[in-house]
Amino acid sequence: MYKIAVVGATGLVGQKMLEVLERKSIPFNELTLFTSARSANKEVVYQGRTYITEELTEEKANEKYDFVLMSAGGSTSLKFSPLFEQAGSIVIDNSSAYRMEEDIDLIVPEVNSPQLNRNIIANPNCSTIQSVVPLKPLQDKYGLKRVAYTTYQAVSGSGVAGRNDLINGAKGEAPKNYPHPIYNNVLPHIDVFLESGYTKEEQKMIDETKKILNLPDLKVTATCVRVPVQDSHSVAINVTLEQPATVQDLRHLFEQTEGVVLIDDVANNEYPLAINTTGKDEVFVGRIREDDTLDNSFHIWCTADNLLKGAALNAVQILEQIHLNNQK
Ligand code: 11C
Repeated sequence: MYKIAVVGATGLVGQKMLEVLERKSIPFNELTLFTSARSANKEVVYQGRTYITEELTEEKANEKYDFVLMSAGGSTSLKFSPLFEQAGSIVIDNSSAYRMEEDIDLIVPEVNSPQLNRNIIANPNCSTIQSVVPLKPLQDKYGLKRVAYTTYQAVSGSGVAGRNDLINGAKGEAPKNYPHPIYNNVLPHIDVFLESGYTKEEQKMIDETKKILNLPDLKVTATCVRVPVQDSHSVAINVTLEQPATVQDLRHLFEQTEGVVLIDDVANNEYPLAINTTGKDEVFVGRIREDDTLDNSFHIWCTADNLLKGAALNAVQILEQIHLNNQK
């Protein structure tokens, strides 16, 4: 039985973490729900028990937990994750604070496993997670040469503030979270712009893909776009393989890949859709077709629930991966 803490327990991802912990039957006998000062001292009923949320303090982070599921943003993680780690806890951090540090594992359980050189494990960016799940079997069977992503990302990627901009925008209100209206619009802008002209979200997809697949020299590029969709990110993946393959080969491979669902019957207008993906654990792929402008190249349309596989589910799967290893 584990002692578990969830940091950011009342946020969109924190709530999903609790939902997933329950349905994955992770055995725990102690659960602490940490929040910001604003959300502290509130009652949360979970699995028939009432918990009181607590503000996270340095003193409380010096206590040992078996697992700390951290979803409270980069600055909170930078402050508290090392304290939890020093106290002997394993931290699974949903922020981008530690992802690219050399001694930190960046994990998608379908793709790689933690080496645990450090007891902080990073959960990747949502759009990266869903993209590497179908890329991994392609890497293993055909090798990867180049990947170009174009994303269509839901507003829940920006938390409650993103959701509110879409809902209130439909009522004619000005945006508070995004620099432009997201209602009835498409924003080629997620996170801050870097000197290169890319956004931080695009750079995360580039860097994290290479790290997770352990392919530092893979050519990766990305354009990340926010769309007026509440939940589930869609990604158009353009991939160049090292070895030749056919569309049928790719379909067959995805049909056999755990965690991937193939929906690819265009004659009947069937392909992955964000609205059908929300609430599901798997990554959905379809519209697979050759890109005949380049050798061995394909287009793949890919959707997934950004709060589940893109965040909470992946984090709890990492915990489950360590739990199952502990039992061996
Ligand atoms: C978005 N992908 O949709 C972002 C949210 O690095 O974990 C997640 C940011 C991150 O806005």
